[in-house]
Formats: sequence, C-alpha cells, structure tokens
Amino acid sequence: FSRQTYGQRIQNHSNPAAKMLLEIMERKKTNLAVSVDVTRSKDFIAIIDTVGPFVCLVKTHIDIIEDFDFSLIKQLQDLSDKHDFAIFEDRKFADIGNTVALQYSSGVHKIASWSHITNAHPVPGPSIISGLSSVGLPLGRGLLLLAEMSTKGALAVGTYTEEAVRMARAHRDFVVGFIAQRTMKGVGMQDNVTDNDDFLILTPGVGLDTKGDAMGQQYRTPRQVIVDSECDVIIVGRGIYGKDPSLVDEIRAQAKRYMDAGWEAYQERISAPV
Ligand code: UP6
Repeated sequence: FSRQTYGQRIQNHSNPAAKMLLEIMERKKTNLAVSVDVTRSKDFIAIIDTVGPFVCLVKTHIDIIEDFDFSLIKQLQDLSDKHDFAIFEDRKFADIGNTVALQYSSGVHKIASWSHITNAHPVPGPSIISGLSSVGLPLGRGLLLLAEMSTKGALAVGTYTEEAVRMARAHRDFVVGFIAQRTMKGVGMQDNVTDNDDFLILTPGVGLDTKGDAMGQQYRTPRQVIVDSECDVIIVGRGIYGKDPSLVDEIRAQAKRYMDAGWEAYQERISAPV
C-alpha cells in the first residue's frame, strides 16, 4: 500500500473514521497531524484555528486542559467543520474492557461523542478492543493500537508489537491502524505468508530541528518517517507551537513547513520505482 495514493486507499477501508481521514488527506493534500498539548482552552483553540488549514487531523490530550468546560468541545467541532480535519483524542486507554468502555463514553470528557479516532495500549489483550468497540463502533469511530512508542527504552517491541498487530487483524471493523514508528506490513505473519491489511500508521516523534527532549522523546524527520519507514501520518507537537503558543505567525509558518515536508516525502514514496 505504500505506493498507493491516500485516495486509492479509501476503498481498502470500511471504517467511517478511516475513510474520513484518507478523504481529508487526499482533498487537502496533507499528511500532517498537529498534537495540541497546551493546558489553557484559549491557547488550545487559537493554535487549532491557526494550524487548521494545514492539517488532516488534530490530536488532543483533553485531560490536560485546566479550564475544561464541555463548551470547548463545541468549539473544537466547529473548527473541525471550518477547516476540514478529523479529531483524535490521544487517550491511550489501557484498562479492562468494562472500565475503558466507561472511560470512553462517560466522565467529564465523553470522548466517544466527539473524537473520530482514539487509541489504546494492547497490554490488556483483545478485551480492550471489545470494550471500546462496544461504545465506538455504533458511532462510526475508529481505534489505533499503540504497537510501538517513540521514546527511548520503550517496551513495545518484538513479540509485543507482533501480538498487537495480530489483535488488530482480528478486529478490522474497529481497529484502523497503529501508533508506530514504521509500517506494520507483514509483522507477526508466518514465513512466506503475506497480509492484505491496509493499516494506517500514525507516527509521533517527528521534528526537523531537534533529535529529542529531556524526557526520552526521540525525533525523526518527516522523510525518515514517510519514505524510509513507510508511515502515513506525521504527528508534530512542540515542533510547531513549541517556541511560544502565542506567536501566531510562527505557528502558521511551522505548520506550513511540516505540511510541505510531509507531502514532499509522500510524493517521493508513491512515485518511487517498483
Ligand atoms: N506520543 C508520542 N510518542 C508515542 C505516542 N504518543 O510522542 O509513542 C504523543 C505524546 C505527545 C505527542 O503524548 O502528545 O505524541 C508528541 O509531541 P511532541 O511532538 O511535542 O514531542
């Protein structure tokens, strides 16, 4: 699938959230997702309104907002309509099925009611997918499994990653892809058997100016992620708004820069000789 266009890949998916994301990527010509990790509603909305034209997806950590009020969700949805992007709450669920179903549907944030895509750690086993799916599937939502992580010393490697991919293959209606650092094509398959699963790979740990932070984060360039590792979406946080969340022109310039780098890498990939 790495040589197919995002548009061509829409037909490989039945999940509405996966289709929506690919349609937006094709329409807006962007594979950039911005991770808006700020703690004040005002900054959150201002950054999203600024980067909106350049992104296919906005990734949130809604539980870090200090002045959260549910009216913020309406503002986020209005921006999603205005700028044409999907919403991904990076909740990283990790509990038993019954608990994650409640965390996904209820509480202050009611994530399932507004987030097109969310994600989960595969550590509890397949029951985490059943739990989330009982809430999200009827709403047309999609799930990503964390098959790998971007941090130094991450434990999501080897057989853990392989089992995550096997879990996903058994739940293709709801699991649309992975948070991972490379394509999961063929991962966990027996010798000489090929898979036909077109999973979306969304990849955090992307930066053009630094190699990491002081807390174990590791950055690679859009080209390394999209061309070398055959991932589909670059997720960028501090690389875009990090200097100062109030510098609108700087944020816009960085969003444009990452969007261009991501799209150029994608074009290189789909036009590579077979
Ligand atoms: N994230 C990672 N690595 C992972 C999974 N998720 O960095 O393996 C998330 C973080 C953060 C964003 O929770 O929201 O992606 C990366 O932000 P940054 O670009 O500012 O480092």
